[in-house]
Amino acid sequence: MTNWKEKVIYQIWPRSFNDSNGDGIGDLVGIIEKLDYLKRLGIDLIWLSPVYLSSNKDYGYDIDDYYHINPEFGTMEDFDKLLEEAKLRGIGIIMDLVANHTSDQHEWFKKALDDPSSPYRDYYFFRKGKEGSPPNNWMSFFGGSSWTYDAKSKEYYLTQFTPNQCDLNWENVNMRQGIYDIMRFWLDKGIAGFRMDVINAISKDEELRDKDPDKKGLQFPAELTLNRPKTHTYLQEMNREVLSKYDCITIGEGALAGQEDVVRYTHPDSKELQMMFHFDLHMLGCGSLGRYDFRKLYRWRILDFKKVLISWQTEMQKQGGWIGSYLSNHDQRRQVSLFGDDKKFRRESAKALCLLNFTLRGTPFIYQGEEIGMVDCPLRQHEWRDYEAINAYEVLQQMMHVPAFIARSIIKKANRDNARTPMQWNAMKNAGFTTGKPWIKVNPNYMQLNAEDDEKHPESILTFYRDTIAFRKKHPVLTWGSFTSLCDAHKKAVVYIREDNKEKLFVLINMSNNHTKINFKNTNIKAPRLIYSTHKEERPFEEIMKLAPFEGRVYELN
Ligand code: TEU
Ligand code: CA
Repeated sequence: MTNWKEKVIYQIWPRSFNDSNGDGIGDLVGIIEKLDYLKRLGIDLIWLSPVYLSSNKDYGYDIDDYYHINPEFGTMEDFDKLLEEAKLRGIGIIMDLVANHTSDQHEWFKKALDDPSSPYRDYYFFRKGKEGSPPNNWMSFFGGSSWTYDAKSKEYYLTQFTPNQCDLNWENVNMRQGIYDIMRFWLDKGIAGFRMDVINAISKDEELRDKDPDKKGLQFPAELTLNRPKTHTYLQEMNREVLSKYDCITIGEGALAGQEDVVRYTHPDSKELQMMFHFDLHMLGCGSLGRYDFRKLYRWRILDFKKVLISWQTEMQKQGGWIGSYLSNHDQRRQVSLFGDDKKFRRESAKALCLLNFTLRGTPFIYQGEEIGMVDCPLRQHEWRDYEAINAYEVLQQMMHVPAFIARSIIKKANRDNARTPMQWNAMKNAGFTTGKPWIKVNPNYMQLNAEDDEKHPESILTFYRDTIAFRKKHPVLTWGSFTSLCDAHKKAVVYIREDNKEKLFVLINMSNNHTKINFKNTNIKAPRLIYSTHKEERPFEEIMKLAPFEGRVYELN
């Protein structure tokens, strides 16, 4: 069996990766064209965000048919070719399994909607309303009610994301078998495994009770829809019936999953999943309702970031859980803009964040464009494409009475589109992404910020990613070793030791845009040897260590 934990994974959001036929939309042939680029980077696996037939209200996450490729992306032949070409380069393909919901155009849902007595009706949650209102007070992830009304049957159905993403009822055994069939179909083709979309949301409160019934208005029902006990039962069944029969990787997306939850999902004894993403680093600075919750938006400090990071590292290690370690993806702002400095210290902070992600305990993920230090692309209202952003603009004004210009500025900052603008390949028109009209704006900074330039420069962010991937692979301690945090109270730098019985590595990263000092007098850290760093100058160890803005170093301790 493959040891998937030691792999390096690159996420492709296909629509914005590379367009091969000039229609302005990235596609599978476009990905094939870039496989050599990915091979040079040194990654092992590609996680492909959904490429199935989709209604595209949530760009691929609202699936009409799991057995067909979205024609915008190509054909099943293109997919098979991608799989084969990737394999030739030693790269595996991870598919995105969206099993919490289907789109309302999926044949299951169409049958369910057409005929209330159809067996498919129970594949979803159809309920009568309460006094002219939805069945309960649940608020959707994207704002507004979680229920969508069907005028024909006068019933509502549960839609926890967009109104066309219909939540599946995992209580229904035939539905579950239907999902397992889909999984077998792709695994039999030879894919490497699955990233599972909001997999911790598949079981809901049996009675679909109101959240905080005494409160007025919609409530986000976290405890009633996330990490429910039965989620584990279903995942164990999925593992027994499907996953255990294949040598495959499994990564769950744990939307708002806590540490105890992630341990249960990923502990080898649970026989559920191998690893899980958590959201806690990205929730920093957000209100309880998420990125657009303006009521509690606050500025976080590096100490807050460290606290979350260190606590996840230590707890997962102590309790035997395993995370997918990431700083950005298609749902989050660009990591340099969010956690680093996208102006003066763009290069330095991109490298510092890379070093951080690749020296932690967990399996490292890279999101397309991260490896060249892409930054948020602020968009004007008519350039927004994401449903969540467009909807939040209305919700902020109507439900929360925020003036339009403030709503716009909140959206502009947090919009998922920030990280969905096309990959910047070169300095040619549209950053070399397409010869046609791109489906979403290309960040105008592509003349100075693109992969071709970075490939030429030994000091570039891209070169640093390559070197860092190679560095991680050369030092298995970075994957398997223990994690011990030092200097917890230091306000700027993250400091930790990774250790196994062969090696002891000492990592220091300045997360700030200021110079900083760390005092190692009176500690037993003496004269370690520098083996890797973000800055190329000689950096001998000093008892009072000085770090430049976003400087990171790795020493070997005796
Ligand atoms: O994301 C789950 C999820 O919780 C996000 O919706 C997150 O809360 C949101 O981005 C915060 O702004 C997954 C996918 O990664 C996302 O792209 C989908 O929109 C969502 O599920 C629904 O399938
Ligand atoms: Ca195309």
